[in-house]
Amino acid sequence: MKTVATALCLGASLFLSSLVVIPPALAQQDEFNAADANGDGALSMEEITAVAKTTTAENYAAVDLNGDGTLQYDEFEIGVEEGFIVLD
Ligand SMILES: [Ca+2]
Ligand SMILES: [Ca+2]
Repeated sequence: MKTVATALCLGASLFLSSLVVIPPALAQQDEFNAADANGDGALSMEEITAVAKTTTAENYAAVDLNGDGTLQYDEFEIGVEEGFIVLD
């Protein structure tokens, strides 16, 4: 019975420690929300360069996959993962 309790305790602590580690996608969601200064759910060139100074107009355009002139979250995520956007 003690073994079961130990296993449960170990399981619980593993579960808790997994909660503490923020998945990269969630961390990027936080970055995105922080960068979205006007809260419209998309990042303008101005908002992007405020958090990623090295972003060029070319990189911005390359990441703007639907060509609407702003970066939605999925575009931002891809941009960061592909190295077009390097957060400061
Ligand atoms: Ca915005
Ligand atoms: Ca877009």
